[in-house]
Amino acid sequence: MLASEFIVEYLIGLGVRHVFGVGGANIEDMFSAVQKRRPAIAAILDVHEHAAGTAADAYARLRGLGAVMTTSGGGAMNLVHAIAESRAAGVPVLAIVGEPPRALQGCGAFQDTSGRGGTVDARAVFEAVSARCFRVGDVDQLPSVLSAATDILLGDAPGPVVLLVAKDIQHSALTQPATTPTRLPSVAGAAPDDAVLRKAGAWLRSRPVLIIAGPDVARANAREELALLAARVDARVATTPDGRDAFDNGDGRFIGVAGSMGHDRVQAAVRAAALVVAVGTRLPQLARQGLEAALAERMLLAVADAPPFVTAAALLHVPGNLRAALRALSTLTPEAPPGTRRADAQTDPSDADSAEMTTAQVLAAIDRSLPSDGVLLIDAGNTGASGLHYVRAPRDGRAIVAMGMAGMGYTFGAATGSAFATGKRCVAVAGDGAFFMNGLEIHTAVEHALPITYVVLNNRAHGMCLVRERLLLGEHGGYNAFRASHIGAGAAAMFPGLCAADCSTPSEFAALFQASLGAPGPTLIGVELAEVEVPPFALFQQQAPNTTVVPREVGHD
Ligand SMILES: Cc1ncc(C[n+]2csc(CCOP(=O)(O)OP(=O)(O)O)c2C)c(N)n1
Repeated sequence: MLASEFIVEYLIGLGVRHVFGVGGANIEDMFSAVQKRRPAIAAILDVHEHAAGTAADAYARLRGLGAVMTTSGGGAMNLVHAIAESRAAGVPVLAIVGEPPRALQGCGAFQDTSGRGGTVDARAVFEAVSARCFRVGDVDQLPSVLSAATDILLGDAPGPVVLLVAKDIQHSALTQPATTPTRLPSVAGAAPDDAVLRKAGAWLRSRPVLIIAGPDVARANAREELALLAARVDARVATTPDGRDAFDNGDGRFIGVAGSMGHDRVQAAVRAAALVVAVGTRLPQLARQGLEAALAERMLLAVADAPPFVTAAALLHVPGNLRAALRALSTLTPEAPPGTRRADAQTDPSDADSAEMTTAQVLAAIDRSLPSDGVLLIDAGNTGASGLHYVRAPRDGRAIVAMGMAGMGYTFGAATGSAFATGKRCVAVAGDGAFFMNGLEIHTAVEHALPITYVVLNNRAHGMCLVRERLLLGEHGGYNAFRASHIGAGAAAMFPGLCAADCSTPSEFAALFQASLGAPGPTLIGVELAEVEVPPFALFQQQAPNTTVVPREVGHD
């Protein structure tokens, strides 16, 4: 069996059904080996390695493991940002990156990133941004390298693993017998310690309890266990920005998103709580901003792989398998009296239809119609802050936001990965700046008629940077503002198969969005906003409490 074929059988054994990537001379053997094994697995050609890497990242967040293939040189370097996101967010992605044939490495080979003869060393680059990078030195090392990679990918502290495989190795036959695995991704983690659990059970008798749930809850498939615990301890529940799908956003216990982009009522709930329970999160900066002072005076029970970043009056950390820990904590807790919770208002965008289009109105329309089993993807910037604040996670679906690198344009590749992972409608909400960075990935959606609705909020600016420029720096240059563009019309002209249009009133948007949900393939809606709005971001609200928009005139001459 050829090395490339062995890698493909390995991926199939691990449950991977789609491999994302961009081709090239030093990775074509891998593409060919994948294509020969259709329909068990398929190669999906993306437009850019960043899109391929983020597609694999979202696929992994939804299915447990993702894979991406790129060539060496520019292809490898283009992948770096996506791998860094997976690393920072602990997402298991296997990246197979080609290298020139060994005999040519260091002798002026094409796209040489072998580190030999003064060339760029892809291993040094990827070591810095992945969980682990292996350079396969010989074809018969491959089985042990893949086995070590799998231990990391499916282990307790998952992250991306990069395999650098020279072209001549890819098409060499293994000389030793080797087997491929049948381990399917499951979120592992050691069983939690009994004594720690018992102590946590005692802490859970405190009242009132506030749970702040993070992204590891949905990824560990522990939503039911969290809901059970919340009911048992009669808790209010908030989520981190990247954990919106940890808990039913329509449940009466849910009070919103914690942190700088979140809801003020979470601050009040932390102050009122006798015990705060952080589940599946370490409470990074954006999730805890505004809550630190109150948290420092509370008991904090942290049910997560690693301890929290915050200080508390007393801290108890329960590491290990999240589902098992939550289940055990529920059984250690006496049942709460029948619930008296009413549904609080979770989203407060204005429903009113008016001629003037605001971000909140657009997001309210999305919130109203989002399919309950769909995938919601939110990009960076003002769009991200508003999307996280105003749109609820689909009840039975998922909401993904890439907070690892918080890189603009994540949602375009991620939408491709999500559509292949779930087959369900994905709604990607991004700014015009994010679209200009990575939006041509819609090409892949057109090619495969993927069920994706792209909503591009076009405020003709790097909106969040313009707000910072105006409110924090007090500048008047307006260098973050652009001239007008018509993204929907442009996309429609470029891709005959794409249903795309622009709109500038709430009712036009609602109609386009509704129609997109029933469309057989992708749809792009360009939302032409009149103003650059100040998003629901605590820093800006404190700086200029009554400012809702900032001047956006183009600053260059
Ligand atoms: C790859 C990357 N580069 C730069 C940034 C810094 N940044 C954060 S928000 C933003 C502007 C986003 O503009 P746009 O996508 O149009 O969204 P808006 O803020 O206008 O809603 C920038 C440049 C980033 N997050 N990611």
